[in-house]
Amino acid sequence: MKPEDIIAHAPLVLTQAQRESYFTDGFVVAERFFTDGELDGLRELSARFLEDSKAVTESNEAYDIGPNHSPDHVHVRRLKKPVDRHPDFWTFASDSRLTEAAADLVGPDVKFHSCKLNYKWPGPDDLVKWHQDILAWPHTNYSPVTLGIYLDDVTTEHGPLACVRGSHERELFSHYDAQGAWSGYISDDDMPRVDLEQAVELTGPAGSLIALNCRTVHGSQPNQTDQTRPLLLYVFSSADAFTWMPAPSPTTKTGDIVRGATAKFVHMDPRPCLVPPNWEKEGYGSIFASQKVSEAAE
Ligand SMILES: O=C(O)CCC(=O)C(=O)O
Repeated sequence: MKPEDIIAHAPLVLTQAQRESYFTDGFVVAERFFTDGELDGLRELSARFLEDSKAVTESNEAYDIGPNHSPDHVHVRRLKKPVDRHPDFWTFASDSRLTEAAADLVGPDVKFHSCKLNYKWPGPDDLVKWHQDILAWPHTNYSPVTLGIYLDDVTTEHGPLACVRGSHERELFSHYDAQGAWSGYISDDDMPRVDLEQAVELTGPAGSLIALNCRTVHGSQPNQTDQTRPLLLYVFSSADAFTWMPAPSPTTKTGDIVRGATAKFVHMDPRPCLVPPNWEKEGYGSIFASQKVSEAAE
């Protein structure tokens, strides 16, 4: 569906101004979208999974582990596929105001793609370089939206997600390095073509919902506070968007319709997209792992 067709449907939970701002800028923040009551269960689950990670010594199917991880010092960069770790993460994706927010941005027929719970720990390590998500998981159109939920307050010092205004309407950049290996970020040579003056930090109090389009250039700075910054991220698309390469981190729910109906026709956007590695054959760790490996090779 095209933005004008999506906007023509009455909004469910976002304001019309928020939807217009998403389509114009490529991102939007809805502050305090969720109440503490809606998030407390997810916070408890997050704490439980972090506690369980103490028994883990290296990255595996569930956890992406950072270099400083030990039983005394948790450094989990990502809980992978939360919807496959606990049913409450799936209920949240498929039967909550989150699903309605997705419909406000992709249209009434909503398909689930993937989910992750990112942590940014205090210190200089957890920087995420500028990138565009769609390069890792291309679809037949550019409807995919990532909806992020800040489980705690996020200020500039916490390393919020930052997005480049209007970049979703501009070029898609290669995420391969000079040797032809997947880097997961836009190269230094290409960065001058990104208008960083348009970069906006998406800060917000706990419960804020952030939405970014799959083409939007984004990244995040290190966390300069002494608190961890958890960010729960869900990706949805319109039902008429289909993936044309294996997903990097497929879940048991990937491709499920969470609202509305399945598509009878595919929507093909003619704008080209570079082909990513075949993750099914090559395997995928996480954006943190890809970006670090490529940095080491520079
Ligand atoms: O967690 C963050 O700050 C950024 C994460 C991100 O951009 C991603 O996972 O694609």
